[in-house]
Amino acid sequence: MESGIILKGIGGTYDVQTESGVISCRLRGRLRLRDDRVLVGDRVEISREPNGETGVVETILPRTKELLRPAIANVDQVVVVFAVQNPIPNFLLLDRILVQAELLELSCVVVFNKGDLDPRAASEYQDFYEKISYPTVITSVVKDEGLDALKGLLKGKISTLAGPSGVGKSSLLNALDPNLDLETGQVSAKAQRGRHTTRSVQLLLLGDGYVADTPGFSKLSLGPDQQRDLQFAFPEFGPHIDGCQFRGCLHHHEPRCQVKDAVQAGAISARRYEHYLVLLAEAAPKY
Ligand SMILES: Nc1nc2c(ncn2[C@@H]2O[C@H](COP(=O)(O)OP(=O)(O)O)[C@@H](O)[C@H]2O)c(=O)[nH]1
Ligand SMILES: [Mg+2]
Ligand SMILES: [Zn+2]
Repeated sequence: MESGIILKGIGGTYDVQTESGVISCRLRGRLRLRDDRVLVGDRVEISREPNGETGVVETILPRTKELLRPAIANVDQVVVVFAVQNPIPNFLLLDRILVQAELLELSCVVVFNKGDLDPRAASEYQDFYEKISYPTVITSVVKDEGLDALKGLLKGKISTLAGPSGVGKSSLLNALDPNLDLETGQVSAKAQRGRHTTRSVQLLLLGDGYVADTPGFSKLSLGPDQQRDLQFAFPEFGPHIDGCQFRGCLHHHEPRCQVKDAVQAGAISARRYEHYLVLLAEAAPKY
């Protein structure tokens, strides 16, 4: 048996990346009966058909994770891509994506692309997110900067990209592997909808890692059961949470709150705290 990872699946045929290349496989009959379908990202064991070229997926190994949008198994991390300029970053959206990822217990990497357009802002943004503990890289596709650092962060992992359109996600992937030849440039909203409905997710092998080609996340919002969990999605709150006077303090209207004290003292950024309050309100139960 050979082991591999599912890159894509169309009409019952699955491309499996193995040590000896990509093998086109069908599923062993009993796997077709399972209701938890085979997902892109699944680690599998395959055997070869008598022709020696195509294969059969015999076993699906246990999943560490399962994402719904995009539907991928075994995702290790979310690579959150924003542009330094054009478009300027929407930090509420950025923090929202980080929070979604934290709640799913996925690690995050932050990328500020188009660093060429404003290097000073780029390094300010980088410092901000590094301080919160997120590995952050500045990249420029046009100046060929930061691409090795990004490649290093993808190494050995399954990553999914997140971030608004136009920030250069496809350009970055092309720069990491020119063979990909992904479409870049402004795509109209209509064309994008059309494409999303017809294409299914696939993993791209980039150097030593895998990246999903379909960006996810930005549309997800918080549910009412996540109000209490939200504070744990802000890593910089961690050292302060235990010091609040009230058990179950949500760090909003409660007195003697160490998180609010830390905001006052500048140890927690006022902007991050503001975004915490926005998301807390969204997650509040509606009576
Ligand atoms: N100045 C500059 N422009 C870039 C850079 N990366 C991408 N772009 C441009 O930004 C636009 C959007 O890129 P694209 O890859 O389609 O973004 P996506 O929607 O996130 O996939 C294209 O016109 C790219 O040429 C960069 O590093 N610097
Ligand atoms: Mg794109
Ligand atoms: Zn508190």
